[in-house]
Amino acid sequence: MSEYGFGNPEIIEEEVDILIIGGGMAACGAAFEITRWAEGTDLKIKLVDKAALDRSGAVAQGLSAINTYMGENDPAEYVRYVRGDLMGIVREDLVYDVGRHVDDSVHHFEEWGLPIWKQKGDEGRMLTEGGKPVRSGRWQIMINGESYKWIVAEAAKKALGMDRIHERIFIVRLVTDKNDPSRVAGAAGFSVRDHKLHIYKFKCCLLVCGGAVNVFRPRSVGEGMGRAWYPVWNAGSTYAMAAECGAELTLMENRFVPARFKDGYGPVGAWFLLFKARAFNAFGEDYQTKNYSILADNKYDAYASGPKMGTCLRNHLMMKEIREGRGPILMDTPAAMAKLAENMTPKEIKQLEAEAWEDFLDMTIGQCGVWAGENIEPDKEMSELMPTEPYLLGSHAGCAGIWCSGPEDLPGTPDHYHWGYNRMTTVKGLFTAGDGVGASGHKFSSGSHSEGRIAAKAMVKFALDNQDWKPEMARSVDELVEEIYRPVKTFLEHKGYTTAIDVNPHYITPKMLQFRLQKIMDEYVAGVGTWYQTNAKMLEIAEKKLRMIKEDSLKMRAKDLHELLRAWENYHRIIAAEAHMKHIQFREETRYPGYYYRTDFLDIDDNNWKCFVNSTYDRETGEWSLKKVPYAQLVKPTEDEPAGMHRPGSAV
Ligand code: SFD
Ligand code: AMP
Repeated sequence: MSEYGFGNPEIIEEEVDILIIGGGMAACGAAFEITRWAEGTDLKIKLVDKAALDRSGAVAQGLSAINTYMGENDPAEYVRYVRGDLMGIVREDLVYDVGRHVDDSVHHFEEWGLPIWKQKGDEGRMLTEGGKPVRSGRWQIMINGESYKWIVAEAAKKALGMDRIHERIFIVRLVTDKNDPSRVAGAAGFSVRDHKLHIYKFKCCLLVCGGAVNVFRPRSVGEGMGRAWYPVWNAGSTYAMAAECGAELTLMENRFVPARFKDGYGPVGAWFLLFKARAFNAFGEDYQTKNYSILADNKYDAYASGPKMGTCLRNHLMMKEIREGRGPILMDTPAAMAKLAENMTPKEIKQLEAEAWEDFLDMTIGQCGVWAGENIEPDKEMSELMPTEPYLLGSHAGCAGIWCSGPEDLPGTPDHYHWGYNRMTTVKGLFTAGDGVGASGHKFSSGSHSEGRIAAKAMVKFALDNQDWKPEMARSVDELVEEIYRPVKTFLEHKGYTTAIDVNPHYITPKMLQFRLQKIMDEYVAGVGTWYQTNAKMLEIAEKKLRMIKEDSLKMRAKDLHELLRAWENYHRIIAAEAHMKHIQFREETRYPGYYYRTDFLDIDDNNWKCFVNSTYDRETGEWSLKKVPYAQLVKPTEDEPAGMHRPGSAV
């Protein structure tokens, strides 16, 4: 052991049938469901999370709403909503599948103890007993959700048992099968607490490590660094590990740029939908109404009809104001609260004030810090809104992710949408859910949980169908140790070269590398620095710089296990970032105005681009291949849907 506590790691090898990688919403759904289908079999199942299940993933701090609950709504209508929000191109089979299953997860959450707000007179009645939830929007219901993740994790732990759960193990890479490179056979990772390397061999796995945050330079720099809307511990592991294993990615050009309360990143949904607040520019003008006509300039109006428009288009109208100097955008919280309080008793008004604070105390406590620190009382003073830095995700109002096989029972589903097991990627045995599944956003916490359950059922079938198959990994344990601990070795070999531990020509610290990645992405790949704009030339520069940072990532150092974690998280971020850049480069139109702009192709071009863009990555050469994949409309549009939805996919 060195003075830094490193020698050769202890190697722990295990063979299971099914490995769940991740411990968030999708993983907890899978853990809960899998035991039902695996009952009576001798399938060996394990779950491995880089953190502790109780508070890991995006729901760590809790949430104030469940954003996907059908209730009285038809799943086909849900497909229309998701399609509308994501500019007409989604995998409608996958979206429908979530829609028809999601409520069961929500009913379980309530049964496990999650308090769901009920309408007056229905207090105390469970949803399954006909209790009417308080809806903030058509799809969203309000909860007291500070302990949401704790509750969902408890059920997962109970179902699986702690002896089948490994916490604090960071999976670095998947390994393909020695005899069949189109098949996954194992995964390798390290404990972030003990000096141990874990190798798992399996028949199939569920890769559900969330989305990608901190790929772009955040607005919160300096003293605010570390604040973000989506969790900083979603490091792109899902996309990177899948890509490196050969899985086809889809719509990685998509991203989510949420409008949030400035500096604290507080979500706006409850304010807009529940409290009915309105937002204005510096001159008190409603930018959405004022700017509506500009949508026609670049054919964006085909995807909006009146006030009905997707999240990116709402951003687009807001951004015009800020870019042209009519910011700040202000959320009129006092007017909203005054209106709600009009017919309230003083006690009810106190309750309303508590709800306004609790919305953030339950899920984004940093926003309360900003309010408290800046003496902002929401019933007296307006708050600034700001579009944040971009996030890559597949479960919220975005749809980046992996191309997956869908259900087979939906009429009209084209053959290229399914090839066997539901939620299996193009790599045999590799499944995903939640943020991992591309082209099917707006699942949110509840839909991600359901999708984990859907995948779990399919994985059990896969494992049973492949009972006689023995995984053999294409890479040796020695090779994996060598690769995973390279940052440690680099540090130990060179640390004596200088007297300042962070300054050394032989290595780069993970933190410095992350700053470099964020600078590249911000300045060339449509980050906040250019107001989300890029073009072919900028992308060409980005491409070169990303190639170099990928090369230099081999020189990252790790002086302890914490830095080793940071090093590999950043490596995953680089691969996710590169995928994002390559997809933006390939799609020569601006499909998601308000999320990003190709200034050299500002229009929406349905004739050429109403299709998916899919990519694969070659780990040996470091090269990406991209292609168009046809989109199929499975749910007929209604008459009041914007014109774009009535257009079929392009001939590809
Ligand atoms: O207010 C490795 N989300 C909201 N969903 C809702 O339903 N309602 C809301 O109110 C939503 N809002 C919201 C949301 C998220 C956040 C952060 C805020 C507000 C502030 C979205 C949902 O949370 C989200 O859709 C789901 O959680 C996605 O689920 P999933 O399973 O795809 O991801 P995860 O939960 O983050 O879990 C990831 C897991 O992977 C682990 N992990 N494990 C091993 N090895 C590695 N290399 C790993 N990398 C990651 C993580 O530890 C974690 O367990 S609002 O804005 O609209
Ligand atoms: P957010 O808090 O912004 O993450 O949003 C939570 C939910 O409310 C998501 O389903 C959003 O799509 C929806 N939402 C937020 N703001 C609006 C708005 N102004 N109009 C319609 N839906 C919204």
